[in-house]
Amino acid sequence: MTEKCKVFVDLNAATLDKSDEPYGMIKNAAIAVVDGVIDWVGLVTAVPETFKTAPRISLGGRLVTPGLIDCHTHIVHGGDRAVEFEMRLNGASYEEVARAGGGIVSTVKATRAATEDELLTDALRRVDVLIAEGVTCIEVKSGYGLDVETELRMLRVARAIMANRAIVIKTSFLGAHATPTEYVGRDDAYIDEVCIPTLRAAHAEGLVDAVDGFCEGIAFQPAQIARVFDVARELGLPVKLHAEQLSNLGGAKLAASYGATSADHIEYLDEDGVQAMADAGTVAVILPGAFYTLRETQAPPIDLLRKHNVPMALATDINPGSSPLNSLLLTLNMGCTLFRMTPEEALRGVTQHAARALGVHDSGTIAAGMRADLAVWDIRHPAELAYRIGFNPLHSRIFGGSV
Ligand code: DI6
Ligand code: FE
Repeated sequence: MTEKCKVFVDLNAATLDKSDEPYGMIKNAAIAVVDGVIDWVGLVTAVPETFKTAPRISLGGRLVTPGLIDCHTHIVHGGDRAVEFEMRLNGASYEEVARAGGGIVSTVKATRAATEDELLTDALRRVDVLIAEGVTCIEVKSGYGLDVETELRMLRVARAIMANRAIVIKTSFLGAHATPTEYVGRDDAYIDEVCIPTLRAAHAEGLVDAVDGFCEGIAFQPAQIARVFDVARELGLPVKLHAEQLSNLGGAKLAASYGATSADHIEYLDEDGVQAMADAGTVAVILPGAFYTLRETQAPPIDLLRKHNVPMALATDINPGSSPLNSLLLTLNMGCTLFRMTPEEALRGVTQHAARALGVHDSGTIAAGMRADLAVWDIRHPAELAYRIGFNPLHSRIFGGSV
């Protein structure tokens, strides 16, 4: 037994692991940790002999879940879009704002003008709010640079978050987010001359964990996304896609054909697309923040996802335009209240299934071999996490086994 052994006791563990118990609950549990990794979890009366002399840390009878995972964010970006928020309140639709040169491209202008330090300082303020909610892993996309230099800067900032905070960051290249103004009307040229070369450069610098795209009428067509995904496949990178957010272009089906780890938004997904995701093991990432902000009326097909056993994740989609939502706990409540997900589905959506949406295999449940990234809550039942609105019951956060 190394000196870095410790056993957390006096706790109830919502493990979210495979189990007949709702939430994979183990009451009166203990969690043995060795060098920041969970070595054993079970009843405190059954702690293995090898841990008999390890230091014991009481969690005061509290409820413990895996650290929360926000698997879809645009948390690195310059500026804000409060004025467009006002425009929409005066009747302009999200697509009208986009076609009027607002939307994503207006954030591009602010991001291109921001330094790496400015982008990092702004991002850390948003990261700290998530950390305070028990989040231990965040996915961060590029996509507001849309030129080589700024896309690389965004991804370097995403990586720099890990040097400044106790958090795991997974990056996604989103060069296929929008066509920048200098390429307006020349989408294909942008894909060939900027997006794909930038992906190669970012990959060469070790900045890319996955490749994403925005498949939509106001963004890129499936054939254009496929060209980016072909390069991702050549580079050995997993893919994911913003799909069927405002219409059905068959984006989720395209993503599933590339074995995508996730298809995200999917309000307009049909059963054909759900079946393709089920066959490919693609996770459905549900983003109530954009649905709510855009006052969308078409809810994602939760019943079809359940029918075909497609795992559902939930995420904030933190971005300055369609989802300025900086709370993963509120996202849980929105997933239940707006889309009728159950509190257990919602909690699995920000732990077990969120990890799967990122292709992460060492987080998301409390089980042997998983990182000892845990959230300790002052709640009596896990459903309280989705039930309350604007209330944060986090008692403490354990990252890599350290409180
Ligand atoms: N879909 C969205 O809702 C966001 N990006 C995307 O692909 C919008 C991002 C923004 O409005 O800045
Ligand atoms: Fe998004």
